[in-house]
Amino acid sequence: MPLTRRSVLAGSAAVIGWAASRAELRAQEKYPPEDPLWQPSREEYVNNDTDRPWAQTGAHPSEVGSRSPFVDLRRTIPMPPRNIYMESSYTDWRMGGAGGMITPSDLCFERHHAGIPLIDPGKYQLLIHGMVERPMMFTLDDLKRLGAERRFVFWECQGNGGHRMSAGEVDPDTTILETLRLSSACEWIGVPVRTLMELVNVDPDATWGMVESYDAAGMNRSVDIDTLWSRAYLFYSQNGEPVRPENGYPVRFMIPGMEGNINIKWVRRIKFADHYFQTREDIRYSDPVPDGPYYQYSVQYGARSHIITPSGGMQLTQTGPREIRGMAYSGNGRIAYVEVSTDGGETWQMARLHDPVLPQMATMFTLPWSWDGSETKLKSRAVDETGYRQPTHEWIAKHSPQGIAYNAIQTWHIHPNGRITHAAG
Ligand SMILES: Nc1nc2c(c(=O)[nH]1)N[C@H]1C(S)=C(S)[C@@H](COP(=O)(O)O)O[C@H]1N2
Ligand SMILES: [Mo]
Repeated sequence: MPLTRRSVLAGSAAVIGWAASRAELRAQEKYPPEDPLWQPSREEYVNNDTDRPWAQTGAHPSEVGSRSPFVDLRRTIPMPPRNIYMESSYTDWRMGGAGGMITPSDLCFERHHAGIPLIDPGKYQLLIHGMVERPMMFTLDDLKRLGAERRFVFWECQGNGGHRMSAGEVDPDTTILETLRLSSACEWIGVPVRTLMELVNVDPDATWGMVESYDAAGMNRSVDIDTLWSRAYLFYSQNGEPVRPENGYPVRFMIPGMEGNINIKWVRRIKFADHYFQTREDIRYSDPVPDGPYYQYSVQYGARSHIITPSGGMQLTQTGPREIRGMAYSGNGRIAYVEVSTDGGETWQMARLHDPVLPQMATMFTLPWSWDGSETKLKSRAVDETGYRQPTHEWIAKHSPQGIAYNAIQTWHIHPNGRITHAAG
């Protein structure tokens, strides 16, 4: 008998008996035909029989979507008592096992020094002034009319995890949440700062710009003129929608590859001068040099990589083949390669990098692996296109004991019972 679509459908319905008839579906709709304006409530329509999902019609389309009720993704909010002057929320890069390289906007980490301000885009103005020929004010519409650029950017607070892992202090309970919690990655669209510098005609003797915010923290940082000219942006779009309030609505300053703190949210002005502006943030985010002074303006990130699955806190329940998957990033540019060791650093294998491999952006790497049930350690190490190598934990403990911008090679200890903990070195 020739196989037609009709015979396949009829056959499968008869044999397996799971396809509900049209009449059956109709009956379940509870639709009173005498009332043309009748609307079923969402509950009435939602298919809630998970054993027979085909036997009922499902939910209606909605204006704003939601995640599956089986998926619970949320930011982690730490430490009561809460203090409005130093609050954060954390991104969990495991994302319920989905493991993407773009952070959903509602799950991007937050770091606020005076809460999230409410800014009316109609009242928003950005001032560019100081050592410039023509000081100028820009509205949001003005900025959107200028030539746009699009960047995928991983950004990270330099306080990320370092406090727990530097100085030889290694907590076996560390998970990827402690390691990467103050970091996220998104698509951003906006205007290069250079465009505004050209419009106001910055004085050739200007060496620094002070970038300041609209929030009650009046957050401000000095940025050197070369960085402002070559790699700084004013972004108004995040993952295809206006920047979220938490992340700087309506306009956020950002320098891909530089430490999180410099990415001034709710940006209000940039003032050009021929000197560095000492700001409050210098106290929190300077780097100590052992037996020496502090680096006051050390803002550039190196490379890092992290195995996300399997990782600390997880439990392997089966031996045999599985995939190691992780994220690598460099503030200097693109990731050149990532090596993974499944034997505690004895031997290393080249991981596969998944396209696109973009500068200053989270890059996905994978390596097939088969766990034989014995105790071992997993590690990953990244090298970027400038030749920068991710440092070891020992190197960091010696050279940057405060743990600012901690990016050491990370080790996951696999125990014979499948438990995974965080290990030193
Ligand atoms: N205006 C303003 N900008 C700010 C901050 C802030 O509190 N106010 N926090 C900074 C710090 S310390 C970090 S790590 C990043 C965090 O960016 P996010 O909240 O969008 O993740 O924003 C930086 N920009
Ligand atoms: Mo930060």
